[in-house]
Amino acid sequence: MRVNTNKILKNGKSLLLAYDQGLEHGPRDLNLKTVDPSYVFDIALEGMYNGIIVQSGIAEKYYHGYYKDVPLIIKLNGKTTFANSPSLISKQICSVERAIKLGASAVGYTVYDGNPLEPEILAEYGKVIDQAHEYGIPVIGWMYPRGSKHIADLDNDDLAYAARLGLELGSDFIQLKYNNNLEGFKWVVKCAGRSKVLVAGGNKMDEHAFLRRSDEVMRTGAVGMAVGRNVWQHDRPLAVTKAISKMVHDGMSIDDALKLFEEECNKIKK
Ligand code: FBP
Repeated sequence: MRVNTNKILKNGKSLLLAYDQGLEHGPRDLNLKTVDPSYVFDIALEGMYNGIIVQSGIAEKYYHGYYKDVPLIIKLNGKTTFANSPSLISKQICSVERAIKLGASAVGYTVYDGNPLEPEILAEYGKVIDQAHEYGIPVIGWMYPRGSKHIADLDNDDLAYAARLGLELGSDFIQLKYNNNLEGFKWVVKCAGRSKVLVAGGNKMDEHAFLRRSDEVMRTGAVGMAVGRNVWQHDRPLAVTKAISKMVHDGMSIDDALKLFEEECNKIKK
């Protein structure tokens, strides 16, 4: 069956909102506002995101009514920080079938490349891709080199290898961390071939730094970003969204995006 990536793309580009940190990091990322998934679904809806990424439980309880206007992406595996071990495997906790029943337009899976348990991870990821593609559902691989002292999250060669691995395994999209190396990352994107590269947001940073980083990301050849904390932890999430969205979808320059961000903040203040 043909894999339909168009549901989470607009003219070949994509801006996704990630909200699976409650499982991956625990409530330390959340406050009284952001602990409520409806708050983040509202941002996704009003910000016209090309998809919202959540775990199945959040989808089951909150993905109803007008939130269904936002394409749903379900993470199929996940692990907590309770055990605090870098070599932990992130096992599948939701089936492709269940994700589809919940309304998923795409599914996601984190691969910790270089982890001692890599053979098991790759076998499970391979099955996920096989099953999802049977239904024509695209797969986003979170390809994170991690779990061995010889590899590093942000090393350019390791990122390039992770991107290539994502392609070799059949990922439709590859989610990577950005290492602030514009030229190096262009090679990483090349290694991903026809798998489309998305970049994660990372820890919350100053919004100007984040917008500058987003501008750089869009010059590497990535098709977009899957961001979380830098949007929903911000006290003006829709202003940040508008600025990144214009850069991702309309190629807006960084200077114009910074201006737009300020204008949006002023509008909200009035
Ligand atoms: P952020 O933009 O908040 O970094 O979210 C992107 C993401 O990939 C999430 O989907 C995931 O929960 C998180 O980052 C994982 O980050 P890490 O593995 O570094 O804890």
